Amino acid sequence: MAEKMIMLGNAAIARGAYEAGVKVSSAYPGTPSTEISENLVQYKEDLYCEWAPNEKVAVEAAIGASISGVRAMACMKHVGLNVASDPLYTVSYMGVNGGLVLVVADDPGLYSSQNEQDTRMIARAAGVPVLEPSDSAEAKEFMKTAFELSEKFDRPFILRTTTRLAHSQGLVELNEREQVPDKLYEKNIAKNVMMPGYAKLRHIEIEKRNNELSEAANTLSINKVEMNDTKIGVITSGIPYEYVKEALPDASVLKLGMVNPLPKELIKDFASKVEKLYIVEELEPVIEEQVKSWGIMAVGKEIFTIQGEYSANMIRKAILGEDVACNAPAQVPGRPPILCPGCPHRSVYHVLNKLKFHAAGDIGCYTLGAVAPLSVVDSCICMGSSISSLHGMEKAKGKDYIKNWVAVIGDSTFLHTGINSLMNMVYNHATGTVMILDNSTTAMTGHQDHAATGKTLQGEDTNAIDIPNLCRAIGVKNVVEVNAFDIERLEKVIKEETAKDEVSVIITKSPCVLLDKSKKPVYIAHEDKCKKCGMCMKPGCPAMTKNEDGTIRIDDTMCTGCGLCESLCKFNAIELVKAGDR
Ligand SMILES: Cc1ncc(C[n+]2csc(CCOP(=O)(O)OP(=O)(O)O)c2C)c(N)n1
Repeated sequence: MAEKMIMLGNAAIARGAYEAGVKVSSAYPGTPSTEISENLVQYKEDLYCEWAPNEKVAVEAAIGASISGVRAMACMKHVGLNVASDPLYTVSYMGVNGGLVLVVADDPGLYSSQNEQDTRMIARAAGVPVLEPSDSAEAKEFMKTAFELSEKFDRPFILRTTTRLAHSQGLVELNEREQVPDKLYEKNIAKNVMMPGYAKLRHIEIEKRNNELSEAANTLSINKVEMNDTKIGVITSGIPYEYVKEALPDASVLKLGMVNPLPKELIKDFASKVEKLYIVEELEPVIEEQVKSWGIMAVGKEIFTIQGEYSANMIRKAILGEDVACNAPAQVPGRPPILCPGCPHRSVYHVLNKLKFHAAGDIGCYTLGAVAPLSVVDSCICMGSSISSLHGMEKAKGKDYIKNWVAVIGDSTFLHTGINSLMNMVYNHATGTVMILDNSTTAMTGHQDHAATGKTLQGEDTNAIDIPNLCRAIGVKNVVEVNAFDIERLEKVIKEETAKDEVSVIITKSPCVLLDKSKKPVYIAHEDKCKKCGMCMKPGCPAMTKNEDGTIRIDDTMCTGCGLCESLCKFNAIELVKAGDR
């Protein structure tokens, strides 16, 4: 009997890739997709997987592997697909040799993202087919289906997931890895060299293939009709299918496993058999607009929101005006996001705040420098944008305007796309100051390695890109490295570098506090010496609280011994004690 396991959606996707015979996977971390690669690496005897510096590179690496004739994949979060959209639109014309699947994780409800975009819209625009599983078992199986269909129809495929699927667990049956022979590589410039003459012809070909695929979608087993009471019919897919089954157990359901292209005949047939048709899909009305454009009456976003995650209760309430039988919303206390105790970013922001500086921000743990009490970060758009937006400000308002501004960016984000923006500053006579907050990891997504950490996803030692030398190599003359906790020197360096009429890069070095899990010495506050000046509280360390009389207490279960509070106390009221001495 086949072994069964409870698996996270992302682990099931990795297992599906393994079973489908994938040979190459490239990815850039991004919640909620990161664990796919972290799980895939357990199969490294049979396949190669890597972290790429960004999603465009990851997709291009996967395309290269596909051209060479093996099954290949790239994984990313929804906004990663924007970064990779340049190759996406064109590989859609090219098609594949070995099967090619991009796994893209959307984030309805914005649990960890800067927007709520819907991958299905991009896939439609690019003419790329999309499969959407509803649970872990399907996630694994759909990976295999995606590779089969990719090769059969000569199309790259997207497997779309959402946070709820990626991060919930379900029962999965394990199967053997398919032994998929490599496809022969044959030079074919009309298919693989997308210059206008060839691309024009490929566009027509792709139209044809997509039409064939939509025809085939009418009979694909992953598009399933579950006929029940015909008063209410629901077309749905992905995680909302699970909600629909709970909310409306008696309704008839058309569950779409392929959400682009849609099975038009199947939908028409289903619609004709039910009295009232609803379309339940999170985010954009992608299915709804197409169905309505075919003249089919349906109710969708008139009663459902385009924002956030759905739930069984919300669906039942919208359709029947009543709650599901057991509606017990989780009672989870709200917790504002906050930098960890001992985070080196806090110390940098403390200095910037003291100097009354503004920062053009970026995406990473350090985005939290926007909120009180640090309140330094003024903007955050997308990865890499801090440096380029600071540059734009200078070009708009002149160099004096940005004298009390810096761009702040993490090491992983700098290598992702920040480097291009820095090149632009050097090239176009900018004078701004960029601070690279180098904590030696991609902390925000859970400590993934990157090109400057010296380790690969597969755990091998490798060249670590030298960030200071990289900056010098592209022409930055002022590159200064500072320990993030040396606040005196940091203040001096920030003042010096921002006063210059040249581009400067300040690299604040200190590893993410969570990388080293050993028990460290901690600080204690001596109440008798404390003058209640409040200086040590300014950076907002969560380990520090006030006693009723206004003196300070340090929670030794939280303190990591970073020493920022000690360096702010002028009265020697804060002292380092050895681990276990309290
Ligand atoms: C295009 C894109 N890809 C991935 C992500 C997910 N993500 C958010 S921040 C980040 C990198 C954080 O690492 P780093 O810049 O080193 O900062 P840290 O969190 O370590 O402070 C990643 C991968 C994203 N938001 N956008």
